[in-house]
Amino acid sequence: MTEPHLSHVFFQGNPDAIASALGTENLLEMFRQMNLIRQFELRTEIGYQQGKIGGFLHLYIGQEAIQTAAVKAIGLENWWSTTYRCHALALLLGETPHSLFAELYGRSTGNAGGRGGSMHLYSRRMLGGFAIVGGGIPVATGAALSCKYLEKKNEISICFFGDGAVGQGVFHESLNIASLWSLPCLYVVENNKWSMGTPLCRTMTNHDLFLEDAAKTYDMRYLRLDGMDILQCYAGFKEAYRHIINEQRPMLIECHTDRFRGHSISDPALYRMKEELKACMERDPLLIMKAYLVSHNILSEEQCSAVEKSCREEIVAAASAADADPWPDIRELEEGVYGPTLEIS
Ligand SMILES: Cc1ncc(C[n+]2csc(CCOP(=O)(O)OP(=O)(O)O)c2C)c(N)n1
Repeated sequence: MTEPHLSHVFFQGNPDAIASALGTENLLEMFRQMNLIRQFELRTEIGYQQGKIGGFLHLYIGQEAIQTAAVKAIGLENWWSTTYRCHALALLLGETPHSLFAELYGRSTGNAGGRGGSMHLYSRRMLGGFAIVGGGIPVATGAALSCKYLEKKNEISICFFGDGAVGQGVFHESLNIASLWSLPCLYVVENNKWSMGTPLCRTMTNHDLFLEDAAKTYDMRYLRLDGMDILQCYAGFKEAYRHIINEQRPMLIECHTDRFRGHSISDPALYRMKEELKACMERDPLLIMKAYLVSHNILSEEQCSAVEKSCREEIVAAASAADADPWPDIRELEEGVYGPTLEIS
């Protein structure tokens, strides 16, 4: 099937001005974070093939620039939520690779005590990992309402979801109420053009302009970002944060991106043309950032490779440590679960 076409009129800042506002330390941190996420995801594929991970596994490979830029631009001390493709956000919000691997491996030391697995990661400021498509949108809207109600004027709620969620009533109801009540909520559509094996043109009417029109309908500002370019994403999220805080209004961002793997690990993505996927992968966000850093003498090729190597080593060590962790105790099976108590001996 051919890739759905989308226009490429993006919000555009001057890359050198964006990089200089960020400063070398932040640029290096973001490059490392993207590499850490990539290595984490690559390692989970191995863990799955080894039978160490049960249940679903959805990878963020190809989309790393978006959440890395958003967390850097907006800051941890806000309310964050995302979909089942949630490993990256948990890492960015400070969860350790060890606790996330332990969760994926079902160990008691895991991020959710080994009970949630890949789709249900949390953090102090991360409301989920939502497995229900669109499930995070009203929750994030509620978090924005709490910011307003408690008069936390520097806090906002940020909600990531896929293009497959925007045909749902909950998307429209949430944007409508957020606009009516002037809630500080940032809705971020990570438009990777596919909902499982269904292309965008079969899920979204007038898909090129649908989200821009939705923002107009709900009277909120809209930005379209190149989700493969971390500098442009950073500038877009910074602008969104400024707007939401200053105006106390919700906002909608659409990031055009690509997932380089199937929908989940069990999807070989045979519905995509090899040549088109290859063309997408030429715009790998890690390669785009690396090219910028090298061409501006911020890092050499060798230093970039050293970052990748050190991230790989950190991830391999975390995965091995998690693999040696204890399983949850059977006597705790019912903790945190609603329902009648079972007798377990
Ligand atoms: C309400 C609901 N309907 C259907 C599903 C099954 N489902 C899981 S992921 C998915 C596709 C979602 O695609 P998209 O929102 O574009 O996000 P992406 O996976 O591309 O990041 C579907 C239909 C679900 N989890 N929840």
